[in-house]
Amino acid sequence: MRLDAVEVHLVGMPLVRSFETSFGVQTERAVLLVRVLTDEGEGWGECVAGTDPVYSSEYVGAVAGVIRDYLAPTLLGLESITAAGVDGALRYVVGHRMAKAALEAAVLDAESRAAGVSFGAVFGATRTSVECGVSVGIAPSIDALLDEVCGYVDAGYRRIKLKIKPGWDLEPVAAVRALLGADALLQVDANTAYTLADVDHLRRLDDFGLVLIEQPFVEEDVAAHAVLARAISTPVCLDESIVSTAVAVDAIDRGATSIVNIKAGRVGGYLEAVRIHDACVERGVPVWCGGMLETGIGRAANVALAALPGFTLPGDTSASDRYYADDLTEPFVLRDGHLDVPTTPGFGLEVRTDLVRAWALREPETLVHRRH
Ligand code: OSB
Ligand code: MG
Repeated sequence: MRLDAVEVHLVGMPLVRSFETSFGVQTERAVLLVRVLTDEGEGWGECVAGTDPVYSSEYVGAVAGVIRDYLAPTLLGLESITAAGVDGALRYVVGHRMAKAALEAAVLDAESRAAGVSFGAVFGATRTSVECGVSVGIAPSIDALLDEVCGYVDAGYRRIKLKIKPGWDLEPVAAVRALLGADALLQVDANTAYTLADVDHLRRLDDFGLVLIEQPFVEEDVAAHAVLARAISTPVCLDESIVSTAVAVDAIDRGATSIVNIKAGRVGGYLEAVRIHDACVERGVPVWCGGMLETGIGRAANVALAALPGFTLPGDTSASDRYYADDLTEPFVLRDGHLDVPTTPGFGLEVRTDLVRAWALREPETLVHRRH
């Protein structure tokens, strides 16, 4: 396949409700989309980077820059490309995994559409639908939190994840556990808000029968998570720390994570995400699919990934209406707590280009090969 052009779009998506984590409050998502034009057709990829560098060092401004200055020119300079070759071609650029993942996803979409195969088939999906959980932000009060959680339970979500931070942990977790009953799947995500000085405090979460605690400490400190994992009975699950298969294997070997959250954007693409899945399955470590407030474009790919056999826990693969009143694709709708895995070629849905245009935050940028 020959790459002829790379388009970078930036779209502003209003959220149906604000989303608060230990990093701050978000009311809109600025979504960077990549569209590749090839001699075999087009493909779309969504970048999970946020507006600000608070979840990771990447953010949409940096992604747009590195794609324009390095990643797109490199791929446009190749005689021919394959999705499997994108990672190697871009390896000389350190980091910028979310930017690379978006490009790889777009190339993979074009390639699999041309070949007539779905992402599910490419990844090795073994299920036709996936069980869904929902990530619940920090709320203004316990009552507001319980109201929101009730809505999700009524909608059919099979697992609740609560965002926590110092000052918003034991009390909301106790209240939601009391609401849901002992058997419901409940887990927490700290997004790096604690330190090793909080071990005794975090041990008090052991009373609530949580599925896991996600990323309590700073991403570089895998060793601190190993200390915590030995000190508490709640399973520790890494998110931010896991940036590659090598890091995942190392964290598992060191006892820092007994469950792994897989996000394709964080690890440099869906193909690396599948490799992490395989490595975890080999080691008997359960995985689940994380989310980054994706539109239907990224959500479709996540749902295909979550259909692999090692994804034994419900993921943050919620329905489109969890975040968006109008999605950039046909919406994902929860059916009996599940989302269906798309079966049509590529990521499997059509992009609503009218909305991409109508909600554009700036003019799309088109990058083409320039001969020197
Ligand atoms: O830590 O999983 C996280 C959203 C943005 C950045 C980080 C995280 C999240 C979520 C939302 O928890 C998951 C979703 O897309 O529903
Ligand atoms: Mg997380």
